[in-house]
Amino acid sequence: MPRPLFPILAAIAAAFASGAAAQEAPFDDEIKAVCAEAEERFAAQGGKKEPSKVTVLMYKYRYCPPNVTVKSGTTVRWINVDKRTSHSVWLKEAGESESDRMFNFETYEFLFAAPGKYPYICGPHGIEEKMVGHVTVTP
Ligand SMILES: [Cu+2]
Repeated sequence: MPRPLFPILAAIAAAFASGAAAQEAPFDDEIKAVCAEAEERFAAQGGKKEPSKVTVLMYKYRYCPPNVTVKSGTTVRWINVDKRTSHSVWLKEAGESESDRMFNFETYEFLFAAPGKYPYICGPHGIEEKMVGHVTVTP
């Protein structure tokens, strides 16, 4: 394994290696403020959530909300509400490939068929910006 460039990256790599990534994503006051703004932007742009799906917004390097719990058979729909920054959804630990990079109001959907814990990251911002999320799927 190549020597990490920065201690923080080493710490993150160690956390992933130890399975800490299977835990829920942080949801502190900073992220809550970002998420409140994301909801406002979504509504202001005429965004509508599909009742049959669970919506996660992407905004300012965060997933909103970062943690969702759904029943198996549920589709989660991610929507980017950032104007200029593209994001992706990468269920890396589940062995999925990264989604396309999404721009403003573009979406990605994933059907969670099997119970389990599904940590995911944003391809371009997962490590340095800690843009991470978590889906818990119940039976
Ligand atoms: Cu991102």
